[in-house]
Amino acid sequence: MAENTKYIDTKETSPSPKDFKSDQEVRWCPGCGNHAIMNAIQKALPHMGIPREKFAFISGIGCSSRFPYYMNTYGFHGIHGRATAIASGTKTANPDLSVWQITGDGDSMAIGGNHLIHAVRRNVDINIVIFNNEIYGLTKGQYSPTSKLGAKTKSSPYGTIENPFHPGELIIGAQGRFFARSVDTNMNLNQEIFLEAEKHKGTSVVEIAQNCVIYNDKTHAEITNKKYKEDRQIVLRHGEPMIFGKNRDKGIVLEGLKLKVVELGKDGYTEDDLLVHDATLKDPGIHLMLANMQYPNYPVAVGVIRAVKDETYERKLENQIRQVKEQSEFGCVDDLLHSGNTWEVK
Ligand SMILES: Cc1ncc(C[n+]2csc(CCOP(=O)(O)OP(=O)(O)O)c2C)c(N)n1
Ligand code: SF4
Repeated sequence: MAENTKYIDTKETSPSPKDFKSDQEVRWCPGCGNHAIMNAIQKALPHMGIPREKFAFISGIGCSSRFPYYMNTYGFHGIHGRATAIASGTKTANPDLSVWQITGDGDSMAIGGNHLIHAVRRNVDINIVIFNNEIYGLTKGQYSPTSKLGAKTKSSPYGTIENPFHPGELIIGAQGRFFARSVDTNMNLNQEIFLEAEKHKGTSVVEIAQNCVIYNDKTHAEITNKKYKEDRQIVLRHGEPMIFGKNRDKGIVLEGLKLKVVELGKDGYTEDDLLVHDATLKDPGIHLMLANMQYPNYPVAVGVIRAVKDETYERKLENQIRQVKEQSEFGCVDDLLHSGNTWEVK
């Protein structure tokens, strides 16, 4: 990487959102949620204190995976489902890069599901942003692993008969240390989350509910519609009580082994009874429950749900290589070749 530093000019040492936009024509449909997510990322990047040439955006295949073309950073448009493998390798070989994987629900959880869970388990220090439109957009509307049960699509004309994956459940179940959720139009929260994801050392997974206006319009409307969103989403912030609602009059308590929605001022509940969000709890129990909250029984949790510190894969790998080198009886490859039984072929 030291090689690249000679190309930095002073403007690039303190970039602005505009500096992160490439000169490529953005070919997403007008109104697609991808535009807002990209804007939020471009706005958040200058606040990370990382020079532009230290960012790498890696993707697989899908509408969302066209993302690296639109970024004026290093990037790699990979093959379907393999973005996680490419991102893991990029980070492991270049630990000083800030690596971002941009992926769809199909790309990451269908064909790429295996790679995704193992990167999360290993805790490679990459940031994975899942654009969840509950459909395959690029291939014109087949159902995906996150499509709702019963969803009628081009490949499920009578409705799906499969239970969908909930990304939070999958990621936390795979030993994920960082999981956050948001919706495409919430620019401010998204910027906050991207900054937290970058600060977190280890795999950060951010699920963003994204609207595909063409093949799955309004699939998230139940929770994103302006009329109801405050009553149907709860913004979780570390250290703050779990309170929500247009009138800030509802909250979450733990009753027995279950979360429960309560109304403040009713049945004797006050703000003091509410759970206070602790994103750093090692035990995944409560985080799993929060990530699994579904409308209409619960509000859907957005914000950073889980952020637990742990050693990263690449740090462990570096340590292991150093230790093995220190203890090795071989100083160079020649020593190795001339060790043990050797024969000369004449
Ligand atoms: C090996 C392989 N299988 C299938 C495809 C076809 N294909 C391209 S994109 C895609 C799904 C994309 O859906 P998603 O990841 O949800 O992204 P979106 O387009 O919705 O952003 C599929 C199945 C392919 N390109 N390569
Ligand atoms: S098909 Fe859907 S996901 Fe793809 S660019 Fe258009 S609106 Fe976006």
